[in-house]
Amino acid sequence: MLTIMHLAHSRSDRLIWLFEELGLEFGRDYEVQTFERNPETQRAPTEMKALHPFAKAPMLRDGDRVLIESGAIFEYMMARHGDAGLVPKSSDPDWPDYIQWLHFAEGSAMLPILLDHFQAAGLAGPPGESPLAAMAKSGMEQLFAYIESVLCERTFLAGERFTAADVMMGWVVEMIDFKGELGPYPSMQRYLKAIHARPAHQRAQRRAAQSAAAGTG
Ligand SMILES: N[C@@H](CCC(=O)N[C@@H](CS)C(=O)NCC(=O)O)C(=O)O
Repeated sequence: MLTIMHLAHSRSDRLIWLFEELGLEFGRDYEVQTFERNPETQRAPTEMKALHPFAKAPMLRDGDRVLIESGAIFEYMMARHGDAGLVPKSSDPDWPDYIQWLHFAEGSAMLPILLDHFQAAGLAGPPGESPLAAMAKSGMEQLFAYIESVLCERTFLAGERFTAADVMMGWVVEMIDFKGELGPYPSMQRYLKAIHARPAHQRAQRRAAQSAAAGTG
């Protein structure tokens, strides 16, 4: 049994989504263990440190191994447990874009979004007024324009078929939507609708909600 260590409304949502896209069955193949954030700091609770010193979501337990880092967990899962056709072969013309977007999600896309989150929370002085706020804003504009320019030309980020890179990046687009920033970007809006229509995404949302309600999976 695989265990996803989950924080509500976090990057571990997309690991549950990946598992559902891979056809793994909740309760039979995997469970979800939900942790509560520290209500004051919003950080992961100390119990997570007992599982891994880095203590961030997602974590995956597979036998006696506990892994961290979304992209690495994605690659691990699909190499060890099968990719259900979500990974183009390295000879496929879509593969270079696939591998780029798989890593772009955490390597580049999240930085301006997080900078903006922290400046908006007042951690860099009055929101909207610090040099960090300006940096976050221009980084987000660059990011949103880039994603939009690619999605104007193709259905999914690595081509015409949905891949695991769309699970990594789909969650990023959900974050952009959560921030209320999708208005000027019709192709990202279309992409978000396509993602939300996926049965595996809908199942994953139910699993995450059930596990949070139960305190654990
Ligand atoms: N790049 C890492 C980021 C992990 C991360 O920062 N997770 C957040 C949840 S979205 C977290 O655990 N925050 C709580 C904390 O930092 O204490 C990944 O994708 O796995």
